[in-house]
Amino acid sequence: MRCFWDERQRAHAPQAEFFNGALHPAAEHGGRVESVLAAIGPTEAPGDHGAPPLLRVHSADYLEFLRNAHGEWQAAGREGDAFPYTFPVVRRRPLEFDRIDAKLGQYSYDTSTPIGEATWHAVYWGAQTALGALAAAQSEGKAFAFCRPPGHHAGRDYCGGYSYLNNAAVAAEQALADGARRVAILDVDYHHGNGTQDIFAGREDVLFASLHADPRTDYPFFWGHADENGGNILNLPLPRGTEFPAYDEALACALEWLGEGEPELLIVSFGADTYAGDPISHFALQTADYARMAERIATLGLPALIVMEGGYAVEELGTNVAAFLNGF
Ligand code: OKP
Ligand code: ZN
Repeated sequence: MRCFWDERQRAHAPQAEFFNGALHPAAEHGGRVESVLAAIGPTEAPGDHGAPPLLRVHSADYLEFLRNAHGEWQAAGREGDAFPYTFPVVRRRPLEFDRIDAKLGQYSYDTSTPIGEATWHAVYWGAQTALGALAAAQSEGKAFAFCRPPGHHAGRDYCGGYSYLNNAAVAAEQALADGARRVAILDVDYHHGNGTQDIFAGREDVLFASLHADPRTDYPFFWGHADENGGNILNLPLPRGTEFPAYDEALACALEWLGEGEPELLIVSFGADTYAGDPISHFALQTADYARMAERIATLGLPALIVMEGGYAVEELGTNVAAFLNGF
């Protein structure tokens, strides 16, 4: 399978993330890159499709914010990565601010998603990587976009969950613009893809199915519950400790549901953080399970774009990704 990767994605190098009352070393770090590249073999760099495909998903003011945030942070006299600390939970509305701290809260929902000097540059090329791989999937039936950092938590105008641009959503909108009548997104990352769900909820031309840890116990808490299901959304939350047999059963349900909608393209938001050894997650999949998972997904018989999301057991990450790709 052709694999796409852009070296410029390395430049995003968050130092820390804040949770449980303390700063911790960032789980989404550059070591993930070495692990995956060593396992998947040669990669191709994408071309530059420019900003229009990003603007089909994200608002212009959000993209402007992402581009400028770290510069404004520095201009305010701050050091290191930019972090928000106040969030407009009660009434989120389009107020216009000059102060960077207000903007950071306006355009994000957590403290896991620091913006560094090179973040914009890196995530821009991450989205281009998804677009490059999409073109290969359209012409050859399948392709892998090694996007890093992940994207499925990013909404139209917010970042969160290590995600800044929603790579899977950008690819889905591009596929529709290229003429696909309906696109299916299957999200198999450990965490619910809240950004993708928010972007596409209520749409006729995009189906979103997600298997993930029950948000009662796991991040992102406020999305991904089964009572959000209806129309084009199917959430299948699973308990901590889930092993492959139960996972596979839920996967079969998701695929059946997606197939009924007769999509023309499948986009898989693939996270390897369902792995038993993942340091921030609590499912119990084994390396060999990724091949079985991919084989089952491939039975849908659709052209498929696989987009990288999470996976933080750095040592085994590459092997798990390669197992999935080979299974396909
Ligand atoms: C991104 B992706 C750690 C706190 C978790 C953010 C998790 C983001 C996951 N206990 N904070 O879906 O892999
Ligand atoms: Zn995840």
